[in-house]
Amino acid sequence: MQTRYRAAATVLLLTASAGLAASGGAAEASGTHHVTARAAKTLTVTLKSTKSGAKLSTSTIRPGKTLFKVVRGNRGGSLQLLRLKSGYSLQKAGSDFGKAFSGNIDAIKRIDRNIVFYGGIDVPAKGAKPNFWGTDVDKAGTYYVINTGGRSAPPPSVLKAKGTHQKRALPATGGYVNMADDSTGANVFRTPKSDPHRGWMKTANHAKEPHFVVLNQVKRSTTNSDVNDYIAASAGDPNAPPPSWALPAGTETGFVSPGHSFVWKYSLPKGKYISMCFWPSKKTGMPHFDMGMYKLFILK
Ligand SMILES: [Cu+2]
Repeated sequence: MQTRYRAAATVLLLTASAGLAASGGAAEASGTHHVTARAAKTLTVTLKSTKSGAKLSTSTIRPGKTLFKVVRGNRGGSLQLLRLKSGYSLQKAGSDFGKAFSGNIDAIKRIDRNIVFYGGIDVPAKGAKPNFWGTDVDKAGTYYVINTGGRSAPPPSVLKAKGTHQKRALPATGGYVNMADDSTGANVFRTPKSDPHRGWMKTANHAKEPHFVVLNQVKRSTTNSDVNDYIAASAGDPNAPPPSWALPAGTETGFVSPGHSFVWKYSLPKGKYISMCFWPSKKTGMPHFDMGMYKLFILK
């Protein structure tokens, strides 16, 4: 699918602003969930994606590691968990998202400062099994689940975290795709030479800006030079055709802020892959990919 290349990635990100701006209809799930004092080993919250927003199996949890099970209602897209710092609003976020993905550096910086992203995952295709991601809902407070896919984004849903942080576990991971700053301060992906082609991936953001993972299979022959040539030819062009070395398989995650990590379940064909990030740089306003944030590696 070519949807993972820059044009679609830009569209996806632009539409996130619609979801954030539509806060007037914030559908807070009714009723409260009684959380017992006894430590739970795991906690799974089911998110059903619908046209009127994500329906949560519970609206209140204790802070702690939480697995999100994403099932499809009548709406596809991609679900994302985030929290706003005090003094910032969904309305401001919506406005800033639109500007940020047009390269407005002040807006990018406001988002980086005021929104904490906790990862996310695509809504499964019709008839497909649920998708999963999990993260440490680290602080008490109000969290939002937004749908970042599609033109008319459903309103955000509210998840409240109340009480003290509870010790809970997430699934063990077999591989990782992390983000870091290299010695020159550039944003880079860190992966092993190869990761398993299915299972649970861990993504930890050790860099200084938000990032996300767009994973796409490529031809075995693809080299860094091929990717650099594509970037040189297509940077700044939202209508650029997908690269000739791209293959159909792939997946993508939600955004994760610096100092945060998440785990995500995936299943892909074995082969060579490229990991790319299209978050706008607070230094240049360009998508990180255009500044060289990609990595070729193997899923075996
Ligand atoms: Cu990035």
